[in-house]
Amino acid sequence: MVTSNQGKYQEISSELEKAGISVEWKRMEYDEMQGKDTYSISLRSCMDVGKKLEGDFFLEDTGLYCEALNGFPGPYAKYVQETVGNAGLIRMLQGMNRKAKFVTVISLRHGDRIVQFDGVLSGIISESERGSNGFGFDPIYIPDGEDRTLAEMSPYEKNHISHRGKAIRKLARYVEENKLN
Ligand code: ITT
Repeated sequence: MVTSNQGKYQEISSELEKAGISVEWKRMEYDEMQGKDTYSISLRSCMDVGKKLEGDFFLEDTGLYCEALNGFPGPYAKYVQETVGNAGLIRMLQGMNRKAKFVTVISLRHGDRIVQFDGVLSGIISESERGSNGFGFDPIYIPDGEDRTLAEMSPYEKNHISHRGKAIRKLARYVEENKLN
């Protein structure tokens, strides 16, 4: 798996190991193209990284889409984390509809093919930061049907319901069905 983000790698490796699939971390930062949707950004990153790496690999792109902000930050989620952070996003949504969804798209290159697997989690942005597990927006994200933020859940509970957990289980099924392990 190619990623610069340790939190992502931990979630993904624990889920794949549960399915009996071993995974190796290629810690690498890569440029992401600008664009509106997570599917095309993930695909383009996979094609670009594929020019530099031999063999099969996968990467994933995750976006956070806030309804009241017409989808912002979407694919610019990392930029928002690095600039205004969680407190800034809470402020931006003051007095507004707080609905937001996470979208993860995994792109797997094997042989001369690229295959994509997705996962979505719907919820709201909380009014304060809560919890210390996870990473990124987890302390301000409350999934639908929950009172707790993702950062107040165990890694197991988060993976069970999350955008990334859903996408990774689709990848695991594909790996098994196609005997890629
Ligand atoms: P890559 O090297 O894999 O691209 P990244 O951290 O740049 O790592 P993304 O662009 O996909 O990853 O993520 C955008 C931002 O969203 C980034 O700041 C993450 O910390 C945050 N994020 C991604 N998945 C998250 C999750 O499950 N919970 C909370 N925040 C998340």
